[in-house]
Amino acid sequence: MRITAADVIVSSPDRNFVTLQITTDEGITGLGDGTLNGRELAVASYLQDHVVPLLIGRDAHRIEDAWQFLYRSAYWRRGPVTMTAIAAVDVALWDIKAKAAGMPLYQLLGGASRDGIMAYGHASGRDLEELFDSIRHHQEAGFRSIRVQTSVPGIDAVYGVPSQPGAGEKRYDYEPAQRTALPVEEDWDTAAYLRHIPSVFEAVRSEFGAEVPLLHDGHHRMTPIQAARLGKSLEPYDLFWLEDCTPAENQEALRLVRQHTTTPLAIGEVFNSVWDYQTLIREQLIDYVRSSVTHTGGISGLRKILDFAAQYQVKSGLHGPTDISPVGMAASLHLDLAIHNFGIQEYMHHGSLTNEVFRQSLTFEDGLLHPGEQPGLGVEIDLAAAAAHPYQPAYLPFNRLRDGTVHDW
Ligand code: KDG
Ligand code: MG
Repeated sequence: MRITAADVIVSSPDRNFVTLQITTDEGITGLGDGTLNGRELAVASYLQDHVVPLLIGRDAHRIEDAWQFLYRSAYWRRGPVTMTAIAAVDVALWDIKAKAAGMPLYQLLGGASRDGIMAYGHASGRDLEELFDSIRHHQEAGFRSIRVQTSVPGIDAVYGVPSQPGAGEKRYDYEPAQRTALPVEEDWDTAAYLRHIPSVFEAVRSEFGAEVPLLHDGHHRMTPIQAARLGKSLEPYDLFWLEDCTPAENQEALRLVRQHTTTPLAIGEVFNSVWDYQTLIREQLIDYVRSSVTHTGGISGLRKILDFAAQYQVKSGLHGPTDISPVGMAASLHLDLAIHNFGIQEYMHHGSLTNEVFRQSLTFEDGLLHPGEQPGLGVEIDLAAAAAHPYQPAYLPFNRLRDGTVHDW
């Protein structure tokens, strides 16, 4: 089965998405997600200008060969742009292979290892009243596990907390990428954050009880010793995980954090290859791999990481914000269902315009996700709907400290 066309589709229904559609001479098409939040056009160009010409005429069934060819023949290895572009090709080819086999993709990955995929949702609030309301809202929507993010006294805009909660299903929808000409500036004060967060978890535990799994995202802002202190101070509240407590590029930092706390640690949403995890997994410095299929070279790339992690009892906790498109989310769900070392899956509902562009077969029932039983990924794109929402420039925010210094966001 030969590849006859590969089209890069950039659309902005509720936010920007880059999608690769590969077509074969047997008329089967496959979709891959190439969305890199805030840098979408870099991946679109990488695909359009450098990868698409290499795909035409290739055997669509040779997925691992395509992966190795794109990884090694570029000479310049790794990096988010390259690995996201490779992911788009890899996932589109898996979609094609599974459609050709007449099976949902998870069957080709070894079949289901579980009945459904435990998902966590994002609760947030500017104060405890709003936060409790948001937690209840998520529980009513079926989430059994909840990420807790909250404002910090003295800081105006904090990661994970909408500054103006909206109405209806968007009530607690935090979407960091703003479709504006310049990045939005947020502010940060680590000392104020460290003083405030333990009291929030104490209040949440006493309101919602001991059993609900609670998660928290530190979003890369602490030094190792600050992160160690936070992990220690949160131990009484039994977190499912503390995520991205230090900037992710320094693997050694987690060694110090680990020596001081038993709070489980998750990291890796900005990683893109197994080499980013080498020390973390081998020395068991983390408990959960936070990568997405979309940013780690696709199913073939992420599976290499997860198989390595499995040998060290490190589990998956795949990245699933709205900047992973429905195509990328479906790929994650098929992988989640098949692997043995599944931990949890992040899940945010996509907006209604996104659901017009991408028709999804996933289900979310009683806290569990399932990718559905359609052959392939189970996602189809409506090209006319995608064209009706052209790309819009968008940036993630950035942080400044009180004295004006740029800080990790
Ligand atoms: O593109 C950046 C977002 O995906 C990121 O800020 C979301 O940290 C995030 C999370 O845990 O979902
Ligand atoms: Mg995160």
